[in-house]
Amino acid sequence: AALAADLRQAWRENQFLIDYQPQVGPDGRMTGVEALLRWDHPERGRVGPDHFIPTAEETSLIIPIGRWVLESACAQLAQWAKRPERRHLSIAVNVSVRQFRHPDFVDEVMHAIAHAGIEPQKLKLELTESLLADGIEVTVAKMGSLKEMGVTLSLDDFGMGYSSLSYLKRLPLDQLKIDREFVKEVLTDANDAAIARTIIGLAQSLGLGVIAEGVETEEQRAFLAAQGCPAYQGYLFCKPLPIAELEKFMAAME
Ligand code: G
Ligand code: G
Ligand code: MN
Ligand code: NA
Repeated sequence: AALAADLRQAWRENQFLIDYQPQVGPDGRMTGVEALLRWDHPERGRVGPDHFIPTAEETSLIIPIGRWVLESACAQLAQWAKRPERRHLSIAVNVSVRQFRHPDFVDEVMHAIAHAGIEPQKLKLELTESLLADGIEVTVAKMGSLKEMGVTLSLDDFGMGYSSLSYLKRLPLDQLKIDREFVKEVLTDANDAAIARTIIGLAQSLGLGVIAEGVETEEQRAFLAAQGCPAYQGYLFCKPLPIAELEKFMAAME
């Protein structure tokens, strides 16, 4: 309850920030970023989303906060669209189940894209398997509306949930994201290696893209690449950065 009150105050006082973590392609070039929410607490400093997203969901604060993240990402894409060396970049936004379930969600996405005047493909929504708890028909229909709009859909934390393969086939997805839990021990744990390989093969069979998160070493990247995974995110390339630092990072790469 204390956290809920703190969060409400934090929202009123604009204490939320967005860090951006690069995603890179097979040639090591940046293809985009993931937007990661942080709470800049006046006493405790930066608080990560794992500490407050569950409460934000319970209190429904995730609805206005999530809308703000979406609008901020679209505004950032509009900035990048003006610059030839940046206009290819995408931004991935995490969408919580509570947000996705909200009847206005599809309209809000449409409005954010139109208001910023961006190409919808540049906006990537990271959904999780827990959406399937709402039933396959509603989920497929809502995802279909988003796809028709042109946005890119990625399934986050893939492998951690319970979605059956027959469900997966019906979801209008663009990409699977291999959870960092499997990447962590991919070189030393035969089961994790088998899971990673299976997810990559599954993506290939279904005609989907695949990206691995939590890639920390060149050996992990090389192993994933050898299995056919062409896209990566993790400390090996860059940690999540505030926008000003990300701009410096990108300028240094050019
Ligand atoms: O940055 P960090 O590794 O601490 O993020 C932990 C998790 O928090 C992410 O994997 C993601 O699922 C979730 N998260 C980060 N930003 C957002 C956001 O803007 N909205 C929602 N719903 N979840 C987020
Ligand atoms: O959406 P998701 O919860 O999967 O968000 C990714 C989270 O993983 C972010 O909170 C980010 O801070 C964290 N992260 C990003 N790269 C790495 C990495 O290479 N290693 C580890 N352990 N965590 C990472
Ligand atoms: Mn994510
Ligand atoms: Na994830």
